[in-house]
Amino acid sequence: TPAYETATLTTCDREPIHIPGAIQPHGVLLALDLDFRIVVASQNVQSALGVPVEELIGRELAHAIGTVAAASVVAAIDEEDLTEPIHLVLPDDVRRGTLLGVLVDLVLHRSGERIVVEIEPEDFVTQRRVTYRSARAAMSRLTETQTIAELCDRLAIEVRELTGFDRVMVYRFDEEWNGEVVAEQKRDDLNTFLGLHYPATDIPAQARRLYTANWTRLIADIGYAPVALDPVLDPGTGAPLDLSFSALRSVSPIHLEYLSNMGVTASMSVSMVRDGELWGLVACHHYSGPHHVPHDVRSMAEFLGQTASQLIDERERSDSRVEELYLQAVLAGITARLAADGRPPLEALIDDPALLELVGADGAALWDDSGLHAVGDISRDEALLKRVVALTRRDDDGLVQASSRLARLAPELAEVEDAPAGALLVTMAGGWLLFTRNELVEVVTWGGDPRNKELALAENPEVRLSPRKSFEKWRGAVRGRSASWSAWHLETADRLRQLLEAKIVRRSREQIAIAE
Ligand code: BLA
Repeated sequence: TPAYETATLTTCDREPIHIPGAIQPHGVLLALDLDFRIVVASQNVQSALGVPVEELIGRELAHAIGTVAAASVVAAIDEEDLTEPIHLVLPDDVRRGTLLGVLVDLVLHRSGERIVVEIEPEDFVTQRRVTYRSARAAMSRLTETQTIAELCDRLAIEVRELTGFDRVMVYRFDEEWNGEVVAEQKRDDLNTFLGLHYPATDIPAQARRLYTANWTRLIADIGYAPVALDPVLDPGTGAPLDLSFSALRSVSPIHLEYLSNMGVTASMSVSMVRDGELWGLVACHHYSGPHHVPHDVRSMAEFLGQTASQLIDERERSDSRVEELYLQAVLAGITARLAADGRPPLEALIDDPALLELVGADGAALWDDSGLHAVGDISRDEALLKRVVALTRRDDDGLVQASSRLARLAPELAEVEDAPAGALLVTMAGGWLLFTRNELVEVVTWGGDPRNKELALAENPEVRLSPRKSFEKWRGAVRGRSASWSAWHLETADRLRQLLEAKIVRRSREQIAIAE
């Protein structure tokens, strides 16, 4: 393993982001025991509520937020199990009069043995009304989309319209947790991030885990000074309060540095989850100062993310049906041309103009009685190709086998000039058909240069990671990896195999008949 991989694991993935011991300053947090006594409070209660922390600890909630608001909290706790955060709707006079002197949102949730009360002022926001009608209209526009691309575009439009961020992206993970910006809505004067790829380390494992459970997060002001919780260790548990579901949770300083390197002044993201796995994020940036998004707007954004998430499966199925139909047409074309060609099927096949398109390959090689034939962007070194065949053919019985990581099977391949990164092998009675794909590096544009931090780490694994300073387009090396072969490419390859075998068998029967 390269040094940076171990280093990123020990530094990035280990930051306990759910227990930062602090919140963002645009609200106030109180944690109560089951008797509604305050156990932990954020230190800004003094300035926000006019009561010093020392005076609140051990006292009843009413002491901090007044008897009317406190009674509503108690009633809500009695009614709800609080496994999910709930937004407490208080009368406007209570929201305005007794709390921070402004309209506030009061959000409750449970964290272990504690009830967490978060109070966020909402009046510094341009009021955006979220209504049942607007939710239903947005939902039906999401539902009307046909493809994954349209769904993601629509989601970006809706979330930007709703939240007013300068840029809203849909960021989609691949099977190794690298990500790509697949949809974007932005201010006209900003340069686009569409199509940029980012490495898995940008959103480390514990963050992805948290985002699978808690679907929204807001950093209202990247330049904020964190407000400590007091006491930092909950006296009941001896551990910091778990803020996994807190709306005000102070975020990782490394991530704040990363965003500020990108020129971001406020950020929000909403999870897209499919089958319990993080599929992507709606990532929102603001570049023109703090951007506070009130609770009901965040909930609406989360609702849109959830709606879109539920549509992913169906859109993917429909996308693959379209792709499948297209490939069937390509295969039908090949079949017709082979039938009209007098030469042996394999010999005719290698000259077919649509052969590479059939499985999205860069090159193909074929062995039959007459030896090796190659087409497209592929090495002509027979020994190398045979090595690739042997590597791809891990299972003696599989007639169609593929790998997008040949260099993982044989690390020395990464050093070989024009060795393919991925291969799909079709084994037939009459010979072998090998499709190859080049390294992703040649086809993918990466955002920023992940090597900056990785090089720094390789030199000194103890160094604290500094997110990369440059976000210009950078064509990074994803050593030894090709785009992965999709199920329909494997399926199409198998149809081609059946077609060829039938032809080869028929032809040899004909030849036997002629000989007899
Ligand atoms: C979190 N990283 C995130 C988040 C995003 C990204 C969207 C979620 C938090 C948020 O809503 O802002 C990454 N943001 C991106 C990417 C784009 C974008 C890729 O806009 C592309 C356009 N990050 C690093 C390194 C580390 C790291 C090297 O680059 C670790 C050392 C950490 N990222 C990191 C952590 C979090 C994070 C710890 C969690 C932040 C939190 O929720 O506390």
